[in-house]
Amino acid sequence: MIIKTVKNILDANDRIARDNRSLFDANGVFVINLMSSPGAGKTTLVERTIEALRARYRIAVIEGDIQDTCDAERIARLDIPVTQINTGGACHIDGNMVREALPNFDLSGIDLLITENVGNLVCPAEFNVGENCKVMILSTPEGADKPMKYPLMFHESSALIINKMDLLDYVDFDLDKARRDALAINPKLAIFTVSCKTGEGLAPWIQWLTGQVEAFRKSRP
Ligand SMILES: Nc1nc2c(ncn2[C@@H]2O[C@H](COP(=O)(O)OP(=O)(O)OP(=O)(O)O)[C@@H](O)[C@H]2O)c(=O)[nH]1
Ligand SMILES: [Mg+2]
Ligand SMILES: [Zn+2]
Repeated sequence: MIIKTVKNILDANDRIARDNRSLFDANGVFVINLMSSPGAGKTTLVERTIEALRARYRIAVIEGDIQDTCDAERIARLDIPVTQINTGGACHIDGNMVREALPNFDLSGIDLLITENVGNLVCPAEFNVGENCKVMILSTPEGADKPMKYPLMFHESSALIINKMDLLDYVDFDLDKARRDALAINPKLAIFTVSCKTGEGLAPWIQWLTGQVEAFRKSRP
C-alpha cells in the first residue's frame, strides 16, 4: 500500500514536470536541476556559472531551501532574477513547487534557468521539475564512497562536478575511485573536477553547459 502511494506521488509529479517542460520549451528556456549534499558548493557554482555566462545568456535562478533566503540573496546581489522556494520541511523541490514559482519570471526573457535543489543526496533525484538535465556536485570532504552509497543521483545526473579540489591534499578523497564508481553507475556521466573557490577546472564545465544549451536551441523549430 505504501509503495503504491509513493508511486502515485511520483506519477503526479511527472505530469506536472511535463507541463513545466512544455512551458520551458515554448519559451526556449534550458533548465538545470542542480543537486548535492548540503554545503557541497551549489550556490557557489551558480555564482561562478553566472559570472562566466551572463554575457552570453539571460540567466535566472530558483533557490530551493527548507527555510531562509540567504542563497537567493547571494544571487540577487548579482542582479539576476531569482525566486526562493521554502519547502517548509520537505527535503527536495518538486514539479509543483517550481510551477508555483514560474509566475515570478518572464520566461520569454530567460535562456538558462538554474534550479538549486535542497541540500540532500537522496530524494531530489526522484523528483523531476521539468529540467533538461540534472547536474550534481560531490565535494572532496564528503568522501569517495558516495557514488556506491547514494547511486540514484549519480544514475540520474548528466554531469558530476567534483568540487573543492583545492582541499584534495587535506582530505582523504580517492579521486580515481569516485570517478570509477560514478561511471560504473552511469557510463554517460560527464565528470568535471573543479574548485569553485580558485576557479580551477571551471572552463570545461562552462564549455559543456554551453554545448548543452546550444544543442537545445538548435533542436527547437
Ligand atoms: N575550499 C572550498 N570551499 C568551497 C568551494 N566551493 C564552495 N566552498 C565553500 O563551501 C561552503 C558551502 O558552499 P555553498 O555554495 O553555500 O554550498 P551549497 O551546496 O549551496 O549549500 P546548501 O545550499 O546549504 O546545501 C561555503 O563556505 C563555500 O564558500 C571550493 O571549491 N573550495
Ligand atoms: Mg546553496
Ligand atoms: Zn525529499
